[in-house]
Amino acid sequence: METINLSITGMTCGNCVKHVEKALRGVAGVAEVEVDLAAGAARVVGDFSKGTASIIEVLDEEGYPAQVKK
Ligand SMILES: [Cu+2]
Repeated sequence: METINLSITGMTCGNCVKHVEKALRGVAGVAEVEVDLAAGAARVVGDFSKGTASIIEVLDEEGYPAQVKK
């Protein structure tokens, strides 16, 4: 298991948080999701041996462009 931190744009309310959480939980390998609305960030725990592109892609599709924080 690995932890990545995402910086997410476009979240404005609790519903956005729910959308983001749901989208992230639907990605294969994701085990745990914690979204911080005020910070525009999320912490994701899971198996990312296949990379994080699918996570970024799924958030993009939902309308919340994200980046993995270095
Ligand atoms: Cu919202």
